Amino acid sequence: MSDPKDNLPAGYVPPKVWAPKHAYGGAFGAMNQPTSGARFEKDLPVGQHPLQLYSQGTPNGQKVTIMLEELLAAGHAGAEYDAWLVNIFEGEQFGSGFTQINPNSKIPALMDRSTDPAMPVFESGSILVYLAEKFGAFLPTEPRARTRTFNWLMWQMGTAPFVGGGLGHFYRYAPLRIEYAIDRYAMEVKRQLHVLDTHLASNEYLAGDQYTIADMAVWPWQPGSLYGVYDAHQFLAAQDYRHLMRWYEQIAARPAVARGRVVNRLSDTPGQFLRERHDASDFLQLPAFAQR
Ligand SMILES: N[C@@H](CCC(=O)N[C@@H](CS)C(=O)NCC(=O)O)C(=O)O
Repeated sequence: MSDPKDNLPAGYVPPKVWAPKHAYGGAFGAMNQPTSGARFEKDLPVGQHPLQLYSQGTPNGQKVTIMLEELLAAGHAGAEYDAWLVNIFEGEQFGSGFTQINPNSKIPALMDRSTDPAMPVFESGSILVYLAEKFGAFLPTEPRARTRTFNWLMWQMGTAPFVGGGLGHFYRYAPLRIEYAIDRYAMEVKRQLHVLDTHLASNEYLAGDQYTIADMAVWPWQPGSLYGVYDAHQFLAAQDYRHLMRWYEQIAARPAVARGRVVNRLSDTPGQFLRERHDASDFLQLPAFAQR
């Protein structure tokens, strides 16, 4: 059988053994290396609250700050937290203090200092489950609802790299426009949007009739990241997925979500986002919250 690649114009011919190149540039070009571990010594700051979050308000970061704000809104005072900015565009995720919590050098990372010894938690899905179990909230105990929550939480964790590392990278960040890559990931992300739209046509929330950590995990990504960081909502006609948009708007209207989504974010527009959050009153610095 002939190889379909034989009919394509000649492109990149991989060498026998791959070696890194440093010439690509782009938002992450100089930062990506094929090794893990700390690149420089830097301790992390520690605030006064039991939970110390080291993060940036990307979709993965927003999941955790939304959960923490929901816990506080539900009256779990032990969920008070300091949210420190780890600027991934400046390479701060490669400092020694951060890699001690997360050897994978990705935000978000959480240190629970209310336990002895303190408990490092990384991977946004793991952080959501850890907090849900610690406070007994937003993760149903009834086995079927609990399994439905995990189904959608794991779906999110498995599909996000196609949205972020795939479409987001090639549509927004890559230093060169590659039609094949953009088309491949646009197709996949639209398929994911359709999965959600179909499910939400007959379910109020992802796990059924309860708002859970699965909703908090998916919301910043689908279609949040398309409206936010990747600016790809029009390209993907995200507005057309009307059941998904109904769910998206419903969750966006929650006050805790409005707070959680602005934490640890950088912006050129003053008053739009909070770079760090150390106290509930910090939100009052932002006009949108001061007027409420
Ligand atoms: N599976 C991880 C993914 C985390 C992740 O990819 N974080 C990105 C920001 S959204 C990051 O820290 N990127 C920095 C880098 O790649 O160096 C999770 O859900 O926590």
